[in-house]
Amino acid sequence: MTTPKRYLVTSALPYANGLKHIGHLAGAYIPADIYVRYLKAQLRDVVFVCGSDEHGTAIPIQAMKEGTTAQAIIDKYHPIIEQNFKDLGIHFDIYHRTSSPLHHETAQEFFTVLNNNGDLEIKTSEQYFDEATQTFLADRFIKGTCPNCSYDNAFGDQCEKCGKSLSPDELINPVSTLSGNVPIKKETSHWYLPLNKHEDFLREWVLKEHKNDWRANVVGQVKSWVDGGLQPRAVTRDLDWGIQVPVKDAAGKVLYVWFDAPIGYISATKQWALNHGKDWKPYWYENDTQLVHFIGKDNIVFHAIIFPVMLKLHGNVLPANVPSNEFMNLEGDKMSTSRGWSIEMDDYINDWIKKENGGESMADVLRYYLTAIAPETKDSEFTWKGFQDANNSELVSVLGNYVNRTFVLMHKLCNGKVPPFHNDLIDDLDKQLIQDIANTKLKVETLLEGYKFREAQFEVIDLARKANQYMQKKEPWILAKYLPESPSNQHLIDNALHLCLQLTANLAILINPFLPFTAKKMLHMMKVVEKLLEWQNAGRVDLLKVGYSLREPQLLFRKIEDEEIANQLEKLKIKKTKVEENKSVEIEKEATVVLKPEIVFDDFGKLDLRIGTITAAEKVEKADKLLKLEVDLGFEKRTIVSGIAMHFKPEELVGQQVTVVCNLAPRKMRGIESNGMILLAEDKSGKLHFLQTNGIIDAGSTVS
Ligand code: B3M
Ligand code: ZN
Repeated sequence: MTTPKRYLVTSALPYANGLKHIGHLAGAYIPADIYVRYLKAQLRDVVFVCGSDEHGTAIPIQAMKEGTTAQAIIDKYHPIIEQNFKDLGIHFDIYHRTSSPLHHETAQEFFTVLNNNGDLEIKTSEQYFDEATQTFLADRFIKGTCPNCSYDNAFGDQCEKCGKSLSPDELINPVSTLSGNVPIKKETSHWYLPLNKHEDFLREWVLKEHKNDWRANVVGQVKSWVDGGLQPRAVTRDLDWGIQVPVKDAAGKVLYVWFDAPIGYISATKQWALNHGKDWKPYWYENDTQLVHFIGKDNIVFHAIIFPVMLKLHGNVLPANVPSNEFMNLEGDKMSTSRGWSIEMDDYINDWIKKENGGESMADVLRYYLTAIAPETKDSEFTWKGFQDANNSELVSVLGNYVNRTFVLMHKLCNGKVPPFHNDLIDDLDKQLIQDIANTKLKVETLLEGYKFREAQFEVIDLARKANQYMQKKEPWILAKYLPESPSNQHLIDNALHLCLQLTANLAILINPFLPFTAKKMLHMMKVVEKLLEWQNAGRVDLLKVGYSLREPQLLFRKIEDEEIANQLEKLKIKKTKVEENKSVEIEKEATVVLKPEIVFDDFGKLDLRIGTITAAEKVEKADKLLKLEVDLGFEKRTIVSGIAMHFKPEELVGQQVTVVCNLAPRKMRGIESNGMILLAEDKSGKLHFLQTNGIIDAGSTVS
């Protein structure tokens, strides 16, 4: 295979709707980062892009939960997630945003090209509609029972329990996520990507061409979709959050999030090119580009079927590979932030990295363990005990211990300098070790180019294991004991430590893609510059110059105590309990609707309800909750004191129409006489809303 001229590597764009957990990290980010660090060490031309996915129903739903706007949600989570990745050593060349104008333009241009070429179809169909909120219910705006696993909270786009992708029509007993109401059906028109027309292409390209070089889980999923018969797929939605459909008379329609998000890889590349004075086009248009998408299992269909069809129609390169992992479970259960069973990147960073001096090495510990248990071919499981074992018995005892012993002995027996190698004394053990170094380089390289990160990392640690055995057999500390009687022992000591040091330099190069913070520490100890980490240096045993003095050793890793692990397990349990408690409070709130005692019609008839317009509003001094309102009822003006100061700013209220109870006996509050009461609706979160009259009813109109 010829080496590609350039690489464009992508990691799935996380939704900026909340913190991301370590299962996400293990799936699409760590393997991509390892791959890119390796390619960069090979001095290849590579751009690594990622960013926030800021559209789709996931964002406004989170906004509802947090009682804020969609814009506020993305502005809150985008920087946190970006920083989390940095703290864990995931080094993107750009971390972009799909809310950026450049992305909006890019996605619209893409749509326009397909639409103008006649590659999209317009179809009218009946879709679920929520009358209360006047919203079409696509994707996560609709919930119901999953037809596949009977989970009763499946979304209209996917069941979070079994992972099956769904359409709203497949849900059993659908309800609106927005209002909880049962939706009606209403006609609407949308643009569709006719995937059915591209089945032959997909069969040829994935099922034949990439049958053997793509992972079996990816090829398998594509096969089952194509065998099941592909359907035209809507690429637009009736929503007010997203990218406008760039067609006249398409007001209120936006691009489907899964249409715009992968185009985010292209707009991110454009922004990167702008930032660095480069040309982005070759990365997306030249066939000698190797495009690689790293994703999680539930994104396979989008990256191996839909986006490639879009790329083909638009005239871009197709992905060379779409490495996707299976799921990583946590302590015996599926990882899920919403169920409280997860370890957020942010939590890990706070608990392990920020708390201690030199805590970056704890980022490497997580990277190491997640790679060691990467679910490359089947689901795997994160356990805190496994994390502790991987650290204590592999990183501390094998890699850390080896490097430390080498440095300590070199300072003690060779004056802190790289000793010479006496060729006349070379023996089979030395030869074997030199061979092992060269072999490991080749193995790691082949494994990484084949996206086998778990095995590749294993090989590096295995080299450190062999190095420990070598040192154990050479026993330079024993040789040193007999130096007075046998001065030629110094040559044997020199040889052993010379090779051990050269091997340490090799370990730094080989471990760098996996554990970049550790590689940096090793460079510091060896007093060498980053250039040493270039991949071409691996396999050589002349990397450290004879006579060069090296620094004192620093421990690369520290032991993790049982108590720390117990604390984490406890924390996980507490988190789950808290989330469950919150949920049951919510359910209780929903379930215990206690109605007031029955009244007769005459009781109701006593109320005089009328529409009024708020003409002035101001705060009541020394009363946090009260606002003084002037309300125009048409026939007269009233002063009403209302306890809504925590919910609305006075200026938001002026001009609003409200329903007023007019015949309520006057009441004095903070010295102001209040003549009536205004009616507002309170939602589950306790937030108040106006009952919409759209300002079209005359003041003074009665309500009955
Ligand atoms: N944001 C879905 C997810 O986080 C989605 C990925 C987009 S990749 C273009 O699973
Ligand atoms: Zn399901």
